[in-house]
Amino acid sequence: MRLIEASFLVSAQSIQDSPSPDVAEIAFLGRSNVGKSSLLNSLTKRKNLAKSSSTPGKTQLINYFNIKFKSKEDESQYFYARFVDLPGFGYAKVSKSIKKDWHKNLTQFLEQRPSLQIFVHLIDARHPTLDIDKSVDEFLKHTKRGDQIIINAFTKIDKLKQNDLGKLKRAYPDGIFISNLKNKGIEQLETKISNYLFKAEGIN
Ligand SMILES: Nc1nc2c(ncn2[C@@H]2O[C@H](COP(=O)(O)OP(=O)(O)O)[C@@H](O)[C@H]2O)c(=O)[nH]1
Ligand SMILES: [Mg+2]
Repeated sequence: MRLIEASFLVSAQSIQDSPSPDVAEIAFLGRSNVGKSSLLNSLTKRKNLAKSSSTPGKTQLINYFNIKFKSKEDESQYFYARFVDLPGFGYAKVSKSIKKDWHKNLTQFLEQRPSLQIFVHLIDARHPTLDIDKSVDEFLKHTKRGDQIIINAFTKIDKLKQNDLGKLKRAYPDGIFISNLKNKGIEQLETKISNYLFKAEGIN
């Protein structure tokens, strides 16, 4: 399965004004500046699909993208999904009340959105054990339904020494190790996502 098309669908403030949950969805979440927009652009091979925001913390909306996959075996078969770009968390420059609102909207979304199948948790490869990421991981593991998986995607691996990257890979054998800069791990993530989503179809 190959991702062949992506287009922006709509932005929402919360689960209440989100589009109807009728397609399998993949949520991307991580701290501001972790490389989420860059990863979405890499995955969709679009330079500016998710605007790499110059003002971190400003993008407080849930952004939906329609994604189209094509079967490698049967070129006439297409499959559809949605990427969900969630607001970056842990950004210091916004007020406490805004943070509280985001938190409420975000947790409600993660707990209640029925179409969510995959959580891609982006973690800076240089700082894999920050408290904020640990609590996100605990939260996801706790709320995750049986039909959902969590993928830990470690970003900016080009900034690590080979030795440290080796250690990280051993510590997180199920992780995906990403560099948008060097185009590393992108295809692997795409494959992991499509294998999970379309496993029932038995199509590659
Ligand atoms: N070295 C390196 N920098 C990256 C990589 N991915 C993103 N960046 C940089 O990290 C910053 C934040 O990226 P962005 O995608 O906007 O992060 P977001 O806030 O999580 O959406 C930008 O300056 C990017 O150029 C990567 O793989 N390697
Ligand atoms: Mg961004």
